[in-house]
Amino acid sequence: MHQPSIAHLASADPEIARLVEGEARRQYEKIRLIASENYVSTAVLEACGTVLTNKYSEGYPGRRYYEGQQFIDPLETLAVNRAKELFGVEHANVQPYSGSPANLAVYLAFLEPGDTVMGMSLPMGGHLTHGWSVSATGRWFRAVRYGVRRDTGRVDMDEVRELARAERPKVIFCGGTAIPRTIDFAAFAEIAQEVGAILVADIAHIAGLIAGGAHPSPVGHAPVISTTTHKTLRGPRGAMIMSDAAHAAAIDKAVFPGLQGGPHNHTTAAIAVALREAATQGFRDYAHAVVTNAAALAEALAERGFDLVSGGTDNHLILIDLTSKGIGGKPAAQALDRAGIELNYNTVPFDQRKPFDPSGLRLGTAAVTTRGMGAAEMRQIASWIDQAVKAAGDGDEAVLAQIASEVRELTAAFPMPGWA
Ligand code: DSN
Repeated sequence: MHQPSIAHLASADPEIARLVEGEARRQYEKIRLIASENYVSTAVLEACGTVLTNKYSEGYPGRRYYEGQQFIDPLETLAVNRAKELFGVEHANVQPYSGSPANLAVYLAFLEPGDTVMGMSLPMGGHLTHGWSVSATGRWFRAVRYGVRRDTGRVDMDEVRELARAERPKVIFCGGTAIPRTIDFAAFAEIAQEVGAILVADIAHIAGLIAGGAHPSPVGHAPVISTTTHKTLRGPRGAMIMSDAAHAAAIDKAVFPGLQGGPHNHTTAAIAVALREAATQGFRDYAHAVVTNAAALAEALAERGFDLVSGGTDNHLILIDLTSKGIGGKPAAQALDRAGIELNYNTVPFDQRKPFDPSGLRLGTAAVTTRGMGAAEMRQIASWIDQAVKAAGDGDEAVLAQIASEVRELTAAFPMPGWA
């Protein structure tokens, strides 16, 4: 059952309680490989469910537009100080509601509508808010986009340099949502400096790896850093913008009053708890284990003939190109879900298929590593993925059901925070 208990909810609103219990059981029984998801600790869950949700606190500590901030001010200050210490930054704003609002605040802080922004193209591994056409960031700003090299699957730094020199963007985003390799923050910084752009490192996917020392840090290269708090960082759904002192005032003004009203104080508390957890040796070990597990899973998948974009991974994320397997990403992902293995279909660079039915699968090891799984489980998962993808092609539901039952047996051996 859900842990902490939801007994009051069950009595007040059994319909919602049943759905919450169902989701908790689903998370317990599945192998969760969605690269942007994780399991938060019970302490983080408790912080999310506190009376802090009752309080308005527009403004910043010591400068609020509502009374009664005796506990909220020190709480937000703690979250800010923990972020500054963990990442080694001069300034942190912990109020953005999530990653997209955080990035919108960056636009508001440093660009005027119509200004040029440069980011990684979404189908190449970037994010919607890095200037993709359907996003407000691509409609209201002049976005230019870089991609990866066809031969290596890695970010094409020559293209980044040439594009930056030709287009003179005011802001350059690095980072994204489907990048399996280390981001070369120093190389991006050199280009940004040459063209007079502000480099923004969107570290949403890899924030936990950076905090745990398992990926190089952008600090010292990117004066502005945006991140969500709920992926590898293993906190609640939320976001932060970190920066050097020179960009601090513009960011704070953009988040509030520029874009948002009152911060979600229960989320701020949970972010503070997660940041404290991330400062421990246990979390450093976790971050390195996430990377080791991803490497083991990638190797086992490659041995089974799966084509991996860039040939492997340096971080928590693997991108499979299913073209050679003769099946699209969507039917494969749906079949894997029926087999108890949860991931998402994804475009791959230079994809010949449509975004709603692309050629790829995206996987990540943050959640399974939180459950305590290791190399042996990664090999087992690769074998199940192989069997399930074949079964999907053959329309063999019996094989998928058999895998789902084996998955339930495996997951029962690995405790899940949030479930007792
Ligand atoms: N939706 C997130 C992801 O899955 O990577 C990015 O915002």
